[in-house]
Amino acid sequence: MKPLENPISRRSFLANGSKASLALGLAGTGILSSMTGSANAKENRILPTGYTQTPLAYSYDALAPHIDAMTMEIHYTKHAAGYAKNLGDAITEEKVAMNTPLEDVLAKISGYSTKMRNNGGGHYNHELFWKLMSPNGGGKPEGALADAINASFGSYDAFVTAFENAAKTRFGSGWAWLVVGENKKLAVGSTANQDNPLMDLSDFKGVPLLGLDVWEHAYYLNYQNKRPDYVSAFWNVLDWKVVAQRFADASR
Ligand code: MN3
Repeated sequence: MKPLENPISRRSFLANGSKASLALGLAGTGILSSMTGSANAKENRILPTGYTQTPLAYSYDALAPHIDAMTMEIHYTKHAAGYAKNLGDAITEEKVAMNTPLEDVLAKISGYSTKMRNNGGGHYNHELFWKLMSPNGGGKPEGALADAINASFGSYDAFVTAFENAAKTRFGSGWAWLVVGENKKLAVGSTANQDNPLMDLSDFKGVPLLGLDVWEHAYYLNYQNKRPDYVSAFWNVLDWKVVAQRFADASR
């Protein structure tokens, strides 16, 4: 397995090497600040999503039978690679420096093109999605995240019902989300296409802890029209430790 590389972004990245490394090195804590536009926006981020694809941490068949190998391979090497390539083109065309955190671009997406919106969202969403899944996934949230889920939704089961409902009822293509929203309360919702809760023009806003791709390309080979079965299977590959870490970072 070898990810496709965007030669344009790669060159730009190398040209801006020290700045880009510095920006990546600052990664670590909450991206709530990027929503509020505070001076700490560049210091605190949960997922330092660069402009190029990062390698999958597992093989294409590692999530089977819940997500099959062919779906994973096509999804990663075609769909997600396409978003990364087109995002690379968009940031060149719109003169966005490679050391600008992608989260900052998303937070001001109303000032950019539709191409930036679709591909910046698409790239961020997929980079998050791959990291949320693991062949050792499953189980339930623990600790502070479990407490927050109970406080916000009443129970873990009520959260699952709400999240699955958001995923199943998103009409057409889009994403279901668990976010840290208003007053640091957890919320579930969905966005259309490749929109993301970090975007200023999203009608569902927050800091994404968990996102589920409900585009047909994410499940159709294995599940055909049965999106609810795919949504239910997702819990088996979800790595709650990653979600918990994002929650801890967002709560800092
Ligand atoms: Mn997808």
